[in-house]
Amino acid sequence: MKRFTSLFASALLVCSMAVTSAQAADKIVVGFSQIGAESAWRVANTDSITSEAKNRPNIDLKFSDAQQKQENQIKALRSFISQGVDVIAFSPVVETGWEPVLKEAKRAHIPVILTDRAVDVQDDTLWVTFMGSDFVEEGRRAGNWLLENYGRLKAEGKSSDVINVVELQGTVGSAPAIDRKTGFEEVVKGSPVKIIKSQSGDFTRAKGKEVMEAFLKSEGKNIDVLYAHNDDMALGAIQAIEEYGLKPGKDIIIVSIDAVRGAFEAMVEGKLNCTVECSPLLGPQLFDAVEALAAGKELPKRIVTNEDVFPAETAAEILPTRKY
Ligand code: GYE
Repeated sequence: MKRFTSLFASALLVCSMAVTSAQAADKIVVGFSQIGAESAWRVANTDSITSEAKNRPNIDLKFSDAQQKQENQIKALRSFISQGVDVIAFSPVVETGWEPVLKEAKRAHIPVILTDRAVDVQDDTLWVTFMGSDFVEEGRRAGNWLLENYGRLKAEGKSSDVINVVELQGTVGSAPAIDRKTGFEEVVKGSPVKIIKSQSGDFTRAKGKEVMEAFLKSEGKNIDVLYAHNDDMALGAIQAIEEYGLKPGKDIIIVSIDAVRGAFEAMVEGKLNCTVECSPLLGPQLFDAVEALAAGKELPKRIVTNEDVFPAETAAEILPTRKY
């Protein structure tokens, strides 16, 4: 398809699409830059995007995997610009450092859709819409669940004047790591909950395990709760806790985020106490937005995903219905 000359040159585009049969047969070319494959969430997100693209005969998806590196994402975006794709979509690994390449896309009149993670740029006309979860709210939900349930789960024999939390943060500088920390801290402020250690486990199972080992080494049985910014890190940490000789889900209460299948399995086994949902199934929404753009429609600046909180008591019932 002839590239959109401007985001808002819509009426013209709709007319030309309707009357020109040669163009109507053309596909909408979408360049998508994915972060990598760091977690089960990310794998499900990639699957949602690539399989949805296959379902839509009018979409030609150019998919690029950045293997966790911002520089690779910038290279991919530049390559999409030089190929003259119709729309660029990407999930930015970190929030900052995107101005130059986004300006290049704007100069080339290629609309940019942010999926999953936000960018921190002054000029918000550099992107058309941001679709994904409200990460601050997810952090709040994790904190609220803890405040409401800690007493029931682990108060016996222990003074609840202070609840010692260790925090496994996501990738340094990423929107979900920044926002999930903010949301959690906001709701536990002034409560007995104290974050005694906080470090990045880069959203991976291996790093989650490694950092939890270090937490256990320095804090040991002092740790009451683990708050992990994603399930993969929590699952890695569960292994570390077991190897240390404590019972995850009992000696150490664990709340994490994503609600991937592995988290439900761990909850059924009693090793994880709660997961806050963050849906990776963004493919249909993404291509709806791409098609709306191609049809000259204006998109809302923010498209938020609907999500839930799943305590361990619901795990056995919900597990068979999980799609990721
Ligand atoms: O929570 C984590 C993934 O950006 C919401 O990235 C996403 C996060 C998700 O690696 O598992």
